[in-house]
Amino acid sequence: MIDNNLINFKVMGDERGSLIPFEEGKNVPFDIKRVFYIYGTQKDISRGQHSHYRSKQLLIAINGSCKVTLDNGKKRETYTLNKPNVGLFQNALIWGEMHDFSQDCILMVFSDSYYRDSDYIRDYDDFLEIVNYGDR
Ligand code: T46
Repeated sequence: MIDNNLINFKVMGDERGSLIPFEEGKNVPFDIKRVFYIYGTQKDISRGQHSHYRSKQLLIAINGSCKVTLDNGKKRETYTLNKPNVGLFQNALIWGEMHDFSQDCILMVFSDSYYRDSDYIRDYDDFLEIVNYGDR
């Protein structure tokens, strides 16, 4: 497992149903600057395929399921996300690919950064160079 990435969230609720609170710095391990979710991903489509220079993120399949492959430049690990109370932490400088989406998958993502295209490393060879030798 890459850096012990899975986080189990406490499910609150009662006879009416369930509720999961997310609080920055408490059960979310960073300050939350941005939340987005992706849904309606077509069959056989792979998303992500990039790393971030600085951003950290937490991914939760709040509905349906998908797989996420994380890669630190030395090893890869694939996780199945299929529970709304389990999140996958993706640190900066970790390559991520999201794939095998169920039709009903809603993948919610918390990020510690505002969206900036310049934070993305989209070329895998550049990523390997940066994690292994630094940003020369
Ligand atoms: C990740 C996976 C799960 C914005 O304008 N603001 C945003 O916050 C984001 C994330 C994207 N965009 C725009 C940029 C593109 O024009 O939305 C379009 C699709 O974004 P992207 O190609 O980055 O989508 P994915 O699904 O490949 O990746 C995104 C996140 O970028 C990524 O960090 O983990 O969702």
